Amino acid sequence: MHRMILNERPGLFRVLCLLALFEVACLLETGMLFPRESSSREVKELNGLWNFRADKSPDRNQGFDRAWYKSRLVETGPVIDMPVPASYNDITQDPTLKDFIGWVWYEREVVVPARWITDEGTRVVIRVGSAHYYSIVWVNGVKVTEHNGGHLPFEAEIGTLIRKDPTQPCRITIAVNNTLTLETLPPGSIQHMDDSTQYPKGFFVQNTYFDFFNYAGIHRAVLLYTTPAAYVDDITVVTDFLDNTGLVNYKVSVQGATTATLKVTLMDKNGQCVASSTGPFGVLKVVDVNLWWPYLMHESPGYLYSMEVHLMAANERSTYEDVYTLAVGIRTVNVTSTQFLINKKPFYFHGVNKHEDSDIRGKGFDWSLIVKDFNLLKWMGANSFRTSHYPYAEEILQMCDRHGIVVIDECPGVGIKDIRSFRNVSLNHHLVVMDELVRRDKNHASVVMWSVANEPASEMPPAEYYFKTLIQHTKALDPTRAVTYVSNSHYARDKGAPYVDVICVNSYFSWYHDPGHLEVIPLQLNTQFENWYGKYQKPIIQSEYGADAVPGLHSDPPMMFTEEYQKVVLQSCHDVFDQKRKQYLIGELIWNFADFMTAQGITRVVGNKKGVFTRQRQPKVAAFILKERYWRLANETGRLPPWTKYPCSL
Ligand code: GCB
Repeated sequence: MHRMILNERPGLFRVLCLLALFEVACLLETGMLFPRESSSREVKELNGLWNFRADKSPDRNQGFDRAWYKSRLVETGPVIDMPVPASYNDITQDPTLKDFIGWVWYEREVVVPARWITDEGTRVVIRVGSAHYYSIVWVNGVKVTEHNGGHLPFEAEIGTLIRKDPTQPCRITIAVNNTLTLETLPPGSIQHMDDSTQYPKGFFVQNTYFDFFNYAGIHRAVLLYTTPAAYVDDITVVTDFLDNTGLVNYKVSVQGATTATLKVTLMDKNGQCVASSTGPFGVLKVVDVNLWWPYLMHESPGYLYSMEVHLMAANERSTYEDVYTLAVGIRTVNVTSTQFLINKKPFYFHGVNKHEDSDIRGKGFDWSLIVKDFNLLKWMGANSFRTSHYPYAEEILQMCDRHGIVVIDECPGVGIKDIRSFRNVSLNHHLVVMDELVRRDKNHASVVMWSVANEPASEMPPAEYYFKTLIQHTKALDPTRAVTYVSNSHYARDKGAPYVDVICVNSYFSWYHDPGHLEVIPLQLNTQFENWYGKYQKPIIQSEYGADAVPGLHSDPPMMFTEEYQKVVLQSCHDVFDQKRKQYLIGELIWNFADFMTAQGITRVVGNKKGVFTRQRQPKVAAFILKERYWRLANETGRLPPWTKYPCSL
């Protein structure tokens, strides 16, 4: 039985229906295309050193009381150098900055190319790839935007403002606050300790209900980019195929024009035009299509066409030309009661869970780290990952598109444990975050499934309405992909499971339960799968499993925290996975790809050590176990490209 509807209808009709649905549900008014240079667009990155000042006043409000955004930050008090992008927490030796809670201020002066200022037909946009958690942006002392939430981009048009006084340098001030509340995603709470016999005056802590360090600051690129005053604001593509013909259904939205003509051209890898169309929506037909295939499922995975959207437009003032190019992978996704299908062929997720996390940078974007991680993923034969527990940088998804790494795209709905976080204000914010996530990532071929949350208290009574609403909203936003959330609740009491397409379950047998008893794994894991499948008859992904291993710690017989124990946990789980993948198990994602930083606590020795690689990306014994297994699975289920015959040489 196909759960995702419309599968059997003829392709063209199907994609038209799907695209129509996409448009109805989203509440956001503008697009959020990745800023790309083209003949009509320029991009100026503002990465590098910014001035920085943490507001350490008791109520953290001095910056607002004294309007730090109105003058140069250095005139308000002492500033330090801060790299962007990076988390600020691990950059200095100051322990109060590492664990700082409240507002921090960033500032930088930018030289704006003269033409951007003189040419009134140019829009100048400031874009922040992500800043954690709440941000306010000023340009020359004037507030231009604010954004609620880390992990997703936001932007504002500033051309009009900087044209007011072209002699002034463009001073950008960004204040960022990492305070989490019961209504933020992820949620958190501030606890003040008032007992003066136990705590110093003003002592407070931030409680979080998730297992990673709440790194903060400007985590992704800040940039200025231009578009013409009439411009391509958003593009949505939905793909399908019939026999050998690929179908790319597109919709383009335009802003700033009273009249516009559009030309859309699809080019193959060699730059040859394979289809074209005119108008704001339509279907491009690609004869002898090269489908987008996952890594290790095909000899040339990650095939991308390039869709050039060319706009000629006019408004009262002038005529404009805009060009935007989007990478398009043609593929389909379907779910049955026992299988996950990509291009109508069964796909088995053999992959990892990751974090955006590394030494010094924290959650700051870093190309060297990203390329290294992709090399490791491909080395170990991983074909997929989940963006636990928040949306990753767009550049990472672009890499996934190009390399054929399949993605479960998770929103920051992690740690929804307190019953007060199920109220309407939280739900409404969660819906907006899903809108922002889908708007940003809808055109990535690598993204096949949305995950709306990780391990919420999904057995609590309000969880039913909350997750039903959230999942249905996400399905309406994007009917072309699967929707899930990741559960660790009791299978029979899980309120959201009836609504998901795929059941994702996390479990840590012989670790959090029956610690040290490796012998319970086969029985308990088998029972887990039978229970979930028996009740819901939906395909299952083991979305987390694993054990901490302190690198270099050994013991035989295996003891907890040694590399041997981690290895045996994995192997015992794999035996059960091998039985269940013949039935309804459609994937296994190790927790975790690499060790990562957490808050300090008695169960964490300088972070979570469940990585199969260390935080510095060196393999533990477990990495070799997975590598052997994943290549074997790829050999059984996929078609290995000739150049990957000898994985060791990768
Ligand atoms: C989980 C969580 C993950 C933790 C992991 C652990 O279930 O989803 O965020 O880090 O367990 O190691 O405890």
